[in-house]
Amino acid sequence: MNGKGRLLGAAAVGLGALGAGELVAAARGGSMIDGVGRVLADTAPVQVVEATVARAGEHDKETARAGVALGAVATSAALAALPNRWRTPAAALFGAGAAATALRGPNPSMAGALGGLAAAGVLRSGLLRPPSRLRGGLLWAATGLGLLATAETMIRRADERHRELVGRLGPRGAHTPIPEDGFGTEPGLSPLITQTGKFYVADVNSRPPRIDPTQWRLSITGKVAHPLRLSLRDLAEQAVEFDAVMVCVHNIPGSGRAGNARWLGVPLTALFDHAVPESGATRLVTRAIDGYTISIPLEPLRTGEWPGYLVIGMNGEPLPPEHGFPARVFVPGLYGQYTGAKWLTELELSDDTHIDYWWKRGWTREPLFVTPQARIDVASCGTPGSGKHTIAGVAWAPPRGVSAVEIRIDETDWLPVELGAELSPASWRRWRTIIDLPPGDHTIQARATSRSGEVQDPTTRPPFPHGPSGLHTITITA
Ligand SMILES: Nc1nc2c(c(=O)[nH]1)N[C@H]1C(S)=C(S)[C@@H](COP(=O)(O)O)O[C@H]1N2
Ligand SMILES: [Mo]
Repeated sequence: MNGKGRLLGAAAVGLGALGAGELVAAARGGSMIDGVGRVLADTAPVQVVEATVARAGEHDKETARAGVALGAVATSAALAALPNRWRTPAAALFGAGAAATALRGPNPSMAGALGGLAAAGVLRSGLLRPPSRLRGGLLWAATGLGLLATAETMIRRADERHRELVGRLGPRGAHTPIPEDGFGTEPGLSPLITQTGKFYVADVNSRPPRIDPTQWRLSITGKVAHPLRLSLRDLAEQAVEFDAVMVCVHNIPGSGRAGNARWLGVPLTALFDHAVPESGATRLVTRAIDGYTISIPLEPLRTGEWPGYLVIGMNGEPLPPEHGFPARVFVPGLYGQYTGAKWLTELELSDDTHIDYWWKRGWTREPLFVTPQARIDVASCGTPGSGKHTIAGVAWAPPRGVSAVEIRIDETDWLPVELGAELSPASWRRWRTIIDLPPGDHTIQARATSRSGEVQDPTTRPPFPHGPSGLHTITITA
């Protein structure tokens, strides 16, 4: 076989090793691929993370998984270029490295480690006698793909079983009707409440962790007079419903990393009343099972200036696994990555010494606030030929609320639009207007103003490191 054939043969071995490792990990309830993906997310330079989020958009998780698979195949091809006697030690080193990474990470995984060792074993035997014919190579590749598909099915089944358990045992909201805002249903316009299945998901994991609600307890520890250990049932007894928009710091104007939901949660002030923070406590550290931590200044939470909640339900249902089951902290008005962790294990009242996940990665230590933002959802021609166009969308400025939305045609004057009734100040608000447009191409821009008088900043700025700004701009042809 020629050089190219050998390279492809080694790549096929890589696929076989990946499949074997993933199957071993899946059989133990984990995923080797997701483990490696998480290590990449934790260690990649912030510029690489930002570029990936910007390019992959809401497919970041699939992109990470495909990247890991490609990496495995490329590694195998590279190892095959080594002299024969170096292949065994190289494969062993690779396996030991993979296992150590899986065990050392913030979310240590025995399943991932065993998967890494299995993959290394398969890689070694495959590379010592690499497939020398097309048929051999195809067999390796097909087996690898088959093992990967089997592993994926096992992981999805386990996720499904977990989802059922969550649905059965998790707390539910009151299912009171959502008030109308006067706009009815406008085709294409976001609903007042985002359906849970359409709510954006953003975190550093490929898949949500599975937490058993019967075993789970939330610890409230650190500088408190009365440390607490609370079950989901304890929390459900004190929970209230509230409507609020959650926005990812990566939501550049016009994108979909924002959603409005009816949340079920315990006001943090009630928890502080029970636990009683001591005088040295300055921050609330939220810690999660995935190793993610984010801390929030305590004073504004205690006074209620920042209205924070320990959230256990969403849109009338238990908090779904991808949105943080069993519990998360949410402070409307703070961007998602500063608002508190999903999949909580512990709330620690601490002094200023704690170093947060994102701070370590180059983001600001202090929380970034969601700035007023208007999104254009609809730009349609009402009656063809009339020149009349409906422009509509949503706007937010949590927690104080939106006082005005305006649009601008071809960068001329700002024109006010009609606002729908507000579900709550922390929620997004719908807006709509009908405009006349002469034939041709036109740009439409929208901006929001908050109740505290902050006008949406028109300067285009990327999310890192102080949060995004700019105007949602679209072009329509009349
Ligand atoms: N444990 C944990 N909590 C987390 C994150 C995470 O990676 N791990 N990501 C944060 C970010 S960046 C955002 S935008 C929100 C997203 O919440 P959602 O997926 O429910 O929309 O969760 C936050 N909480
Ligand atoms: Mo985010």
